[in-house]
Amino acid sequence: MKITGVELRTIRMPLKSPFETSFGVESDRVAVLIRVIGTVQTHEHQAVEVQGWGECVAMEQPLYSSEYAHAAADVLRRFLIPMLLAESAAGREVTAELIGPLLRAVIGHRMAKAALEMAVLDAQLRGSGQSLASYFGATRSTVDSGVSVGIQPSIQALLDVVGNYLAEGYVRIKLKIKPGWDVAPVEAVRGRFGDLVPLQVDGNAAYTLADARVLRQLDQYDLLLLEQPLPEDDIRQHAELARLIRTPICLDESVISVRAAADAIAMRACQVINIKAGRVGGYLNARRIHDLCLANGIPVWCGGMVETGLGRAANAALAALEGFSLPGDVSASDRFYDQDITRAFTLDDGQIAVPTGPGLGVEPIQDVLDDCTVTTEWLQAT
Ligand code: NPQ
Ligand code: MG
Repeated sequence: MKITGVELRTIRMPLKSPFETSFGVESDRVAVLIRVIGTVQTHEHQAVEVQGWGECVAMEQPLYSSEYAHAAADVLRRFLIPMLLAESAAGREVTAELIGPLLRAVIGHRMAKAALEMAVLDAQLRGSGQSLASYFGATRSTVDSGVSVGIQPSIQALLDVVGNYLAEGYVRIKLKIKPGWDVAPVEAVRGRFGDLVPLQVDGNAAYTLADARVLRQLDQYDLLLLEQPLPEDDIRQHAELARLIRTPICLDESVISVRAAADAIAMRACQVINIKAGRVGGYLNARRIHDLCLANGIPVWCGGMVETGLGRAANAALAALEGFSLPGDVSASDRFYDQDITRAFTLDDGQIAVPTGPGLGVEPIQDVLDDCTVTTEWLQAT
């Protein structure tokens, strides 16, 4: 496609309830959205205007990773979008598959790059009339829906929250843990809801190898997995911890690229991988990691970053690939938002439907989007 211009938008959406993890409490979602406008040539050589949406999953503060929303907007405005516009202005065809190589000279900033690739991919697929799921070669029409449950003020509060999610039909519960809030909440949930509830925990890198004794206590609760217990840059010690505990280790923050995934698998640092497209530089890399894990017998699941309906649509399409054999954090819109910026994703018997329309298959509802918009700017070829 030929790129006409790019809109860069920052939004702020209130969360229904504070979401506490080992790295802090979030009460609203600040996110950067991208809208790419361009033209594609039809078979009859007519120029048709298309647009595509991208969502950057970087949080407002650099607490989950080094990226944060304001910085992502800056690197997009200052480097990534000008590179895209220059490529198109030079008369070279822009496709989603070329975004990675085109932006490779910029080091890091994976969540920012992923948002731009997502917007170009959405526009491209809207132009060709293909859904994202079929572009991936995904087979499922619905995906299992799990839910990520934040740290609560008390065990009783946690049991109430988990009980409500199970009543809503979520098929898997993930508990956020931190030192001092780990064995007790897991024991309480198992005690109240039994051994059959698929249960896992996420430490968000808050532990060290010195906590192995406590983490080993979790082995008795038949958890699906223990997600990212140790720091993101410490794949080697995850391999050591894996030899000390029975619960399978799942990596999240550490898997920032296809190469990091291959390293973690080779070092036996994880038995499962949480795939997040934004964390690995885009949905194309996310599919490559899926393929790598499938070939190595490593189960994967689709992680979440409290996305709006745009990112949720893309995650549902990704999670429909055969290798996503464990329930993901692709929850209903109302897990986090009273009003999503797209049509709501709802839970149906524990499943989320995979959009079938062209591209993402959803788009923002203009007045809802305008209500939560903080800034917008338009960038076009100079
Ligand atoms: C995780 N996601 O798996 C992340 C952590 C996380 C669903 O647990 C705003 C934006 C708040 C992103 C809170 C889930 C967030 C966020 C937690 C990501 O580690
Ligand atoms: Mg995680």
